[in-house]
Amino acid sequence: MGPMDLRQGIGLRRLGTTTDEFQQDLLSSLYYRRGTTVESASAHDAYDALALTVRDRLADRRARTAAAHYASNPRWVYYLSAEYLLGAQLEQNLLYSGTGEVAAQAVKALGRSLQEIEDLDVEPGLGNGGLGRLAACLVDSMATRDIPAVGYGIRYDFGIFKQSLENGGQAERPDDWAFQGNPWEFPAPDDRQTVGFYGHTEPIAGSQTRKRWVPGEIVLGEPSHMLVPGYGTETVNIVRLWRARGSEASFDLSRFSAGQYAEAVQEAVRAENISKVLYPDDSTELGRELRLKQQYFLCSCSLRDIIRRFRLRNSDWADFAAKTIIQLNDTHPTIAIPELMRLLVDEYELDWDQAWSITRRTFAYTCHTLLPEALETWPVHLFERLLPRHLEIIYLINLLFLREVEARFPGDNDRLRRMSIIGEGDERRVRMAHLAVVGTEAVNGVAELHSKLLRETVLQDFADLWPAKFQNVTNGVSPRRFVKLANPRLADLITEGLGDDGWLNDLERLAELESLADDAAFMERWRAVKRANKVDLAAGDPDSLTDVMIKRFHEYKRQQLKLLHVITMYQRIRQNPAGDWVPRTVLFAGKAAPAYHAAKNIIRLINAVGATIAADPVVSPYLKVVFAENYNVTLAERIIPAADLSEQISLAGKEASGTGNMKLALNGALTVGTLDGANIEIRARVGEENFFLFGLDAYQAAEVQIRGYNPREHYEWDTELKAALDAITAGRFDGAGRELVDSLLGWDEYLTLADYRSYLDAQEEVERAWRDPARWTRMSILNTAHSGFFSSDRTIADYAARIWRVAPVTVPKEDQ
Ligand code: GPU
Repeated sequence: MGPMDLRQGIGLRRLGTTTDEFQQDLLSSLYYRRGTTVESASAHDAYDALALTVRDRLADRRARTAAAHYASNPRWVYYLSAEYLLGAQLEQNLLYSGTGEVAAQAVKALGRSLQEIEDLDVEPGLGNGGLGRLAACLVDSMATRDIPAVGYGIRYDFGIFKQSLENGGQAERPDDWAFQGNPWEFPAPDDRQTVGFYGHTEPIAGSQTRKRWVPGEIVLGEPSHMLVPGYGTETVNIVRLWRARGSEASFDLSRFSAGQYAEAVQEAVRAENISKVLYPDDSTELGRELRLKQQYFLCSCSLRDIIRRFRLRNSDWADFAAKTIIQLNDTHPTIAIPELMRLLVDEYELDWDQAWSITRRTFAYTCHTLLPEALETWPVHLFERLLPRHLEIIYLINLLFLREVEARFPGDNDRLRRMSIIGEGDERRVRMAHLAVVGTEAVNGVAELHSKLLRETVLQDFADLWPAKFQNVTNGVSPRRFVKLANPRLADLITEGLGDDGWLNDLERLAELESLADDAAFMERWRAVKRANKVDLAAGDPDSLTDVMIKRFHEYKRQQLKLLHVITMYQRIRQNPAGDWVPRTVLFAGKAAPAYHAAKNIIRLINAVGATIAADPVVSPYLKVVFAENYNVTLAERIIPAADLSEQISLAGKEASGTGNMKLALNGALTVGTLDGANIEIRARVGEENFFLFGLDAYQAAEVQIRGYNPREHYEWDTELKAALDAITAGRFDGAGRELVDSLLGWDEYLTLADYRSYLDAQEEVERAWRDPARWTRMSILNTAHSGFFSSDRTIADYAARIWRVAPVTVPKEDQ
C-alpha cells in the first residue's frame, strides 16, 4: 500500500470526533451496513452498528501503520501461536480509539445504554488458558510499543468449550463464539493459501537435497484479521487467523446430483475439520493426526504469507532473517522450522546450507512448561504419512546436528541419544522441543526460575552446547485490560494519586503510590474501591475476606490443597462455633480438560464441600465456597478487582510463570504462594513482608521425591490433615472425592500433603494481617505499587532488545 492510497490521497473525509458526528456515523452504520432502521433494530443490530462505527475509527490508524511499516522496511516480528484469548473487543476498542465517551452519548439515539450493548460482546474463544492470554497481552504491547508485528493463529469454530455445572460436576457444551458474526474481523480472501498433506516425495534429477513433494490432499487456508491497536500511540497491528476450507473440487457435484449428499461433501468436511476445534481429543490416533494437521496448517499458511510480505519489499534471500523474526509460542508451531527449509530448498531452490543459516536466524522459541507430558512428541510413522517431505528434512537436520554434537563431545553416545531430535523408544518419535531448540537462534523460559530450571534439567544438554542461546523473559500482563478496563474504580484512584494516567503505558510509575501507602484518606478510598468491586461481583459478603483461586484445573496447580484448607476450616469452626473466626468467601473458577478425570473430580468435590458448608448453619456465617462457572477473560475481569487474597499454590518447579498471579497483585490482592514461577519475582518486588510464603522450594521438592516420598507419614502425623481426608473417605461430602484421597495417600505426585501444614500456617498469617485493616490496606497498596515490572509492555521491551533486536517504528500522526 502506498501513501497515495491513504484516505487523504483520495479525498475521503475524516471521521468526526464529536458526539454528533459519531452519532451520524452510528446511524449510518445501522442503516447502510446492517440494513435496518432505529425502529426495527434488534439489540444485535445495535451492537454491530456500534462495533463497525468504532472499528472505522481505527481504520485510519491501520492504514497509516501499514504505510509507515512498508516505507521503513523494518525487521518484522511474526508471533505464531495456536491460541489467542483476546477478550471482549468492544470496550477495549472504545478505550484504544478514545471514543468511549462520545459513544456512550451517541448510543442513546438507538434507545439503549452503552452497558446494555457491551453485555452482548462475546469474547473470541480461541484458546485454553495462560498461553493464549499471554499471546493476547503480547500483541497488545507490541502495538503499544510500536513494534511492527503480526500475530498468526487459527480461527477455530470451537476454540474452547462452555463450562457449566451439572450435579456439581463440569459439563461441556460447544461455545459457538462467532454465532452472531464477528464485526471486528476483516476477511482477506486474496491472501488465501493452499496447504498440502499426505502423498509422497520424488527425487529431482541433478539435485541431492531438493525433492518434489506430491501431496495427496489439498486444503485452502482463508485468512481474516482483527485489529490490534496500541494504547497511547498511532500503531494498529493485526492478528491474522486462518480458517480451513475445501477447494472447489472438494465438492462432488455428480454425487450430490445422485442424491449422495453426505458423500458429496465429505472431502470438504474433512478439510474444514482442521479449524473446527482447538486441541481435538488426542486419545485416538485420528485425534493426534488432526492436531498435527492443525499445527502444520497454521505454519504453512503463515510462512507463505510471511514470505509474500517479505517479497513485496525485498528481493534478496540473504536479507530474509534480517527482516524477519518468527517467535514460536511453545512447540505447537515448531513444524514451521522444517516447513521454511522445505520452501527455501525445494520451492525457492536455495542450497541447504544457506537455507539452514537463514532458518536458524529467523526463528526464536519460547518454552512455557517443565512438565514432561507437555513436551510434544509425534510418532515417526504419523509424520511419514502426513508430512513425508518434512520427515526427510527433519532427518537431515538431525544428522547434521548430531555431527555437531559429536564434534564437541566425541564418543559421548549417551549424549547423542539424549539430544537426538528422534527419540528411540518402543516407538520412534519426533521430539518437537529438540527441533525447536536446534532450529532457532534464541530459546527463552517465561520466568527467572523457569528459565533456570530449563537450563538445569530438561534442556541441560542443549544449554551445555549453546549456553548463549538460553535466555529468560519474564511474562507480563496488559495494564489496560487488567486495570483500566477491568477495574475502573482503582484506575481512577491511581490516576488521582499519581496526578495523571501516564502509568497506563509506563507501569513502573505505580511505585509513586508508595508514598500514599500510609495516607489515611487514600487508604480509606483504596478499601472503598475494593469493597465496591466485591459488591459488584456479588459472590459473598463484601466484608468477608475474598479468597480466589482462578486458573485451569490441574493437579500441579493444587486446587486440592486449597480444598483441604477449606475442609479443615469447616471442621475447626464446627468444633468451636463460638471462636473468633475470620469470615471468608472462597471463590474457585476454572476449566478442566474434558478428558482429565482427576481434575474434574476435584471440581466435583469443591461443589460438594460448598453445598455441605452452605447447609450448615454453624459454619456458613463464616465460610462460603463459590464456584463461578465458565471462567474466561470476561469473568476474570470481574473477579480480579474484587479479590483480597490470590492463591498461587502450585508445587514449586511446576508452574512455568503464571500470569493470573501478576493480574491479582496489580489489583491489590495479597498473594499466598509457593516459590514457583513468577511468584518469586512478585515477592522480591512487593517485599517479603507483603507476601504470604509457604511450602517446599523447587530443589527441596525434587529432593523429597528422590529420597522416596511417603504421603502417609504426613497423614499419620498431622491430626487435622487426617481428619480432613477421613471426612472425605467417610462420604461427608456427598460421597465425592474418594479417588482424590486414594491418589493423595497413594503417591501424591504434587506433594500436596507435604505442603499442607506449612500452607495452613501461612493462612493463619493471612488472618492475622486481615484482622488489622490498616496493615492489610498498606500491604495491598504496596502490592500494586511494586507490580509495575509485570506489565507486558516491559516483557515486549525485553523481547525487542534481547531476542528480536528490533526497534520501534513510529507511525506519524495524521496532518490535521
Ligand atoms: N501454559 Br506448555 C499454557 O497455558 N498452556 C500450555 O500448553 C503451556 C503452558 C502456561 C503455563 O502453564 C503458565 O505457567 C504460563 O504463565 C503461561 O503458559 C504463559 O507463559
